[in-house]
Amino acid sequence: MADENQQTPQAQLERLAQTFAQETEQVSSASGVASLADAEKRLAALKDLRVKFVGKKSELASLKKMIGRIPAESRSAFGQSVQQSEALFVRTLDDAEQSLNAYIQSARSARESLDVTLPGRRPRQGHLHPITLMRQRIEDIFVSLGYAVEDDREIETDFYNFDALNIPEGHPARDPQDTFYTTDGFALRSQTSTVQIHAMQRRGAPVRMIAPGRVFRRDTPDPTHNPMFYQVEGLCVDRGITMAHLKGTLAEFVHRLFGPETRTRFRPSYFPFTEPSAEVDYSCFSCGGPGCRICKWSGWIELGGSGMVHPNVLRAANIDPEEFTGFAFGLGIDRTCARIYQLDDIRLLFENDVRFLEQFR
Ligand code: FA5
Repeated sequence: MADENQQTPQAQLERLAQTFAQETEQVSSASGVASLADAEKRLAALKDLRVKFVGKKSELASLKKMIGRIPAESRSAFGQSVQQSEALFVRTLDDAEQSLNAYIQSARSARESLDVTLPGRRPRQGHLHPITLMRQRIEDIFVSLGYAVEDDREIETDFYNFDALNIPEGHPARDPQDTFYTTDGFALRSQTSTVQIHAMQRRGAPVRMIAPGRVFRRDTPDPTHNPMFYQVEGLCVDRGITMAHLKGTLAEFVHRLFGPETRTRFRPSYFPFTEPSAEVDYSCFSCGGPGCRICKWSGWIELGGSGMVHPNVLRAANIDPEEFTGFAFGLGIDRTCARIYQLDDIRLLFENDVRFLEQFR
């Protein structure tokens, strides 16, 4: 085959036209395009072909420069051929580019179009924490018995956490309720009994209220203890209130929470702010008495502490103990919740493991 340099310009132009036809065929037809990515690839290749065939440094550009050196008799014919080839190249490239761009545009809008008939993605529904569910059940029962729900502060002074509850400085009852102190001498409340005082100061007597909320103690975490846990305080002060009202109220409460067959028992106990005081147990909601794993084979489950409000506590809240008497009780929500959901360890409630928590709705 003759070397390119030895070809006549006319032959060189013809060969160039052939090469152009071959090379553009692969990229120019939008009908053979397989995908958006393929079209974009072809469009990039087309740009290269434009540089190669009609660019300033293309073979066609050198042939154009040769026109002046062609013998006069064939110059005009050669010049026309060059112009025609150039027009053909440009038209072919323009057409190909246009149809590829059209393909790309329609493929992009198809990809971005929204099918409004498709079902939407449902947001994952949240749910309440088991402690909150438990608190709400307790609140519902007491509200239906005519109690108000009090929400009060978690940071307290020593007066409300201890002194007003008949626990003066140096009293041994401060020890099991040791709590966390701020540098300014405030204490994180160690029991919801603090709300008794606030409620009596605010509302005077008679008063009937419950106060659910968080409390804090210097307790080492174990299956039945956390340094932060929830209690519900109950307080009823009026003329002629007796221990019988306390027993009747808590019996009604456990009937509504665990079922009408549930029994209560009161064991003598000691709290500085009640006199007399009692621990309250209820018969196991699972076995009803003979003993099972839930009640640790005793037939009874501890509900909390209770008693008749100590006259000193009424006095601290400016209520005359000669005129008014009252009862109070305090229940642990976490432990009750753990029993109901049959958890061996109350710490599970605060590990924030959604897979665990979402079982209790
Ligand atoms: C009290 O806190 C008294 N204020 C209850 C009371 C109120 C008595 C009114 C008389 C009148 P006690 O320390 O026993 O009592 O706690 C009550 C309940 O809180 C317990 O029965 C238990 O369910 C729960 N509790 C106590 N400590 C923890 C702890 N570290 N973690 C989880 N629950 C606890």
